[in-house]
Amino acid sequence: MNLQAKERVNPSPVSPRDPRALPPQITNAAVREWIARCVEMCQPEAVYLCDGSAAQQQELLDRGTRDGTLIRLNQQKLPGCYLHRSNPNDVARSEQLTFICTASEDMCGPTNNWMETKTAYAKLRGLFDGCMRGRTMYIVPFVMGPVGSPLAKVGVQLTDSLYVAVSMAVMTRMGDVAWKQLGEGDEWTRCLHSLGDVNPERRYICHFPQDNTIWSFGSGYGGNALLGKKSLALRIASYLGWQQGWMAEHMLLMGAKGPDGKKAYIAAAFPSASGKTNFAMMTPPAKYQEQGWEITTVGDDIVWMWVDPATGRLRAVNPEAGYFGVLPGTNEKTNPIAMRCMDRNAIYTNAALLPDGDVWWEGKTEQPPREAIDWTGQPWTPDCGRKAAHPNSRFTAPMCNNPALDPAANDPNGVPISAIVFGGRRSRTIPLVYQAFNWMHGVYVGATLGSETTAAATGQVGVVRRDPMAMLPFIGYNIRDYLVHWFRMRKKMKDCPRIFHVNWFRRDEQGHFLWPGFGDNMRVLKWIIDRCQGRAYASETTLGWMPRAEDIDLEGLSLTVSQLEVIQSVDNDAVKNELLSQEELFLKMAGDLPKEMVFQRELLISRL
Ligand code: SAT
Ligand code: MN
Repeated sequence: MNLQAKERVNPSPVSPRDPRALPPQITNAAVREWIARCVEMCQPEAVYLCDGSAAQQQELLDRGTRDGTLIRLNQQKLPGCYLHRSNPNDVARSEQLTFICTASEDMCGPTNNWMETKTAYAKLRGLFDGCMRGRTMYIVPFVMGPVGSPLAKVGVQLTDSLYVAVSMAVMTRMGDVAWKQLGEGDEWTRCLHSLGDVNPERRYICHFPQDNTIWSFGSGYGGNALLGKKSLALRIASYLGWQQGWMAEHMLLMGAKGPDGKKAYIAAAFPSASGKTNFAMMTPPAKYQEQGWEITTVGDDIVWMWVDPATGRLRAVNPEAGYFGVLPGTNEKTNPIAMRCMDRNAIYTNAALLPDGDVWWEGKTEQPPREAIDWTGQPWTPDCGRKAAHPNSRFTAPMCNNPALDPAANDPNGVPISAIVFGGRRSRTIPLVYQAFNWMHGVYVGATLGSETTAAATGQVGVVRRDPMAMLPFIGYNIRDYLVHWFRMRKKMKDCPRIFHVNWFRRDEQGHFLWPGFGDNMRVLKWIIDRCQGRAYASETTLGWMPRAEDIDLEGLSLTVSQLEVIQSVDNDAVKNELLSQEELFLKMAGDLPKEMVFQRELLISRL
């Protein structure tokens, strides 16, 4: 290691009031000034500039292992892998403590928690004041989006969490690359984060879209603390997209190459913890692989989309560089690709630890281990009555680990989108798949998306909640303007993607899933792609275009055509009730409901 590199890996203590003591690699004057002010407010003992090098990441992982933030796992089995246990009160996103801070409440709208800008800064300043005393402040420069992409965004996160710093290195394009992308420019997101005392009473995740600023206090959990992810790439970016004419969405992005060599890219929105990662990494049934079908992953959680002026088509990039996926239920059968993604250089959060330094979670293997240390650090046995891993335990893994990574995953020009798929987690009423009649109808379908809640957010699990475009917790401005923006995007496109709705989660009276899901979702995907490419048949129904039972390939499944008819059945009375339950959202929006939404609902009622 040369001397310069060594200097960089060693934390350089700064005297809090002297900004000139900041590392010289930071040349942007506005960035230096902002960091100096944050240092003055938070009063860290030292600052540490993250440069994105492998040597430095290792230095931090070693440091975290020494101070107990991380546990080094069995390096023969899981090279480069570590386990982190979070505070038990801090295991999921805290939507009730997440705020959009704007001058007027109307900018924030009825679906977000609002705090007036000045009030929010004042309140959080009180919390940040001196909060890093005795701690190191990590300076984390990062880029969201492929470097050089017209949409790529620079952020700088200041954090006192080593776990957050090493996770940001996996999830974003982190380090010197960000200073290069930024230059002397002023377009960057100011991200300030402190664990504080990890007390839910003093936990606030505040977004200031008009200032391109995020202040997060009191949580170290993924979506609350890795500020490049939900906070920047969705909440702030959705606001910027609205202002600038592009879109930031809570979607996976996958490529599907057919036997004819033609490739289609599909973006799909499902609520958190509803299988986006599994769908994005789908392994098609053997028969499809033999025929030449190939599924590749561009992203598993977030897409940024814009209309290419040259072609009038929607294009998309994945702003992230890693996956923050759910562990429970992930295994060699349900998602072998995710298993490959996390078998090296991954950080596990709230998984159980095995005696040999491996990790385990519910559903990883059919047979549970005889003993483990659970996610809270307590001894665990299969009959102890507790879960070994937290239901929202996660893996953080670099996307370059993915053996099925799409070749365009780092392409600054992104990929063209053929289909947009909305998916809910619905035990009843909603069929396996249907296609919206057109873009405007598709926006209505997405806007009225309903889903049963999961463990990814704190709160009750399993109740149907309206989750427009799976974006309810992530729209950084007024939902009225967000929906109008979706409708208006149509005007910019010459050839717009087809829009579909899927539900892998329909159950019978006994509560059994009716559709096998996972790799067999390929059968539905094939119909979707065939529809986009003008091949497959569909019949017109109340909800939209639907495949007849014979249009979905069932060969090799134990499912019969009549069982598929049950999964695809639409009961008009149930749809009427569904319409009533949409009122919940509509009433919230009251007079602000875009007129296109009212038209689409009237059309649906008239079809009924
Ligand atoms: O928000 S997280 O990134 O913690 C996970 C999710 O809810 O999608
Ligand atoms: Mn998500």
